[in-house]
Amino acid sequence: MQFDQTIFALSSGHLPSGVAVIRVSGPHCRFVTETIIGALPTSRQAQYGVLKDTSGGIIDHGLTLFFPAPASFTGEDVTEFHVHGGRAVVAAVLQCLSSLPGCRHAEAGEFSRRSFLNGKMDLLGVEAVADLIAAETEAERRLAVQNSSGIQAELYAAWRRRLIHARAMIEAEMDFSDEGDIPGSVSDMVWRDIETLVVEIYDHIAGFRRTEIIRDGFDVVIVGAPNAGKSSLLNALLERDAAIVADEPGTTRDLVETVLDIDGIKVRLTDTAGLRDGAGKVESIGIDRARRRAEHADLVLYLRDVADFSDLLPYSGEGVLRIGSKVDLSETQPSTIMYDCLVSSVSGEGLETLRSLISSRASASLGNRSDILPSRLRHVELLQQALKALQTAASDETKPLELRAEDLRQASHVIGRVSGEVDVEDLLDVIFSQFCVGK
Ligand SMILES: Nc1nc2c(ncn2[C@@H]2O[C@H](COP(=O)(O)OP(=O)(O)OP(=O)(O)O)[C@@H](O)[C@H]2O)c(=O)[nH]1
Ligand SMILES: [Mg+2]
Repeated sequence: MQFDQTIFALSSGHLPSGVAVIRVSGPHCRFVTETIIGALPTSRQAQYGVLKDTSGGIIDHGLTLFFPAPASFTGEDVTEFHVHGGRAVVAAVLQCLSSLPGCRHAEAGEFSRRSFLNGKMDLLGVEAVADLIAAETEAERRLAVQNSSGIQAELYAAWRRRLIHARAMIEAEMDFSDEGDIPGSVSDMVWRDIETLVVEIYDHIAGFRRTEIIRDGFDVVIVGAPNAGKSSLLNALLERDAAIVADEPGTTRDLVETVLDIDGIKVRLTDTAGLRDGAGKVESIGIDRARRRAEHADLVLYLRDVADFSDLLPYSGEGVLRIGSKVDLSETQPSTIMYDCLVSSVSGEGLETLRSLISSRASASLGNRSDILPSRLRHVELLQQALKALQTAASDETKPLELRAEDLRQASHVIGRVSGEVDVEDLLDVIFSQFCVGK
């Protein structure tokens, strides 16, 4: 696709930095490069030299790389200027570029958009690269890099091939039936495969919960009686003072939400108000919030002072770890039957064990790392449409074959929209506006 305008942006990170990379893409790239460094460098070879503005003033010394179309990120002529990452240096380069004819600053995601429109990458590919840039934990990076390798696109392409095959079989059957010769077994085979496909798509969509955990974090909530040492435990796990600690019961009233990285997985750790009856108005609101938060948590850490024998453990079950706190104060060894783990936020005892218990629960919630997962809600929504069409087609045997074949066509069409193979013009603004500038 030919674009009239040449776009540019700072493609590297926050300034100041050692080096800043300014990327230029479009039909005026050669002219821009010649204007700024005097001549076009050898393709794909870094050339060191002086960068000048339009009136001949020196901006900086740096590297220039030229990638002729179509072998570039966008599929257009692309130039990269690697300059010193000072704010004024970058501002001067951008100022110079914007004064050149046909050049303007790029919008969010515009380089990726051109790359997609020029067939360099499919939509899943550009989204995976954006996810790779946004990845903060090892788990996020792994998911993004796996999807950027094209396996997610390949899965959907394989589903579409199966649907095309199924439609071909059904159409053949319709032709046969005109001649009064109906090979029923062929049709049965097709519908059996559609039923299998329904299960596969359903399972794949269910995997989105795992993507959410990878991206938003494994949700861990600390609950327990006032003074059990919840805030102290949160601070000890975080290795900083995020929550106020005091010997007064009822210190924490609101939720204190924090994020930490345990073995490459994002964990959202929340401290809550101590649970007790007869609390005042504000504290009671906090206790309600604590209960509600714990109900929706992936894991509850139920904390109790090992010297406290007053209450039963109100929280139990799969999603709960029972933690005995303040073991440093205990003269006798507390019962290990009562607790999954014993800790002291003061001496640090048991914290590593607790960390690894959380880690193994979080890791188990992510399932098999090699499974292909949908990476965006957009994918899930389209796949749900496909699923619905397939379920209708497979379940209603009284429906005329033409209409059931049309359901299959519809399903194949929406699956094609996920990777951008068909009819996605309407999706592009939303998708690329979520990207950063310079990407
Ligand atoms: N010796 C000892 N003291 C602890 C330990 N953990 C907490 N404490 C003390 O116990 C008291 C209460 O600790 P917090 O962490 O504020 O307890 P909490 O459960 O958050 O209490 P609320 O916010 O009131 O519900 C403070 O005086 C802490 O210093 C521990 O492991 N060992
Ligand atoms: Mg507290």
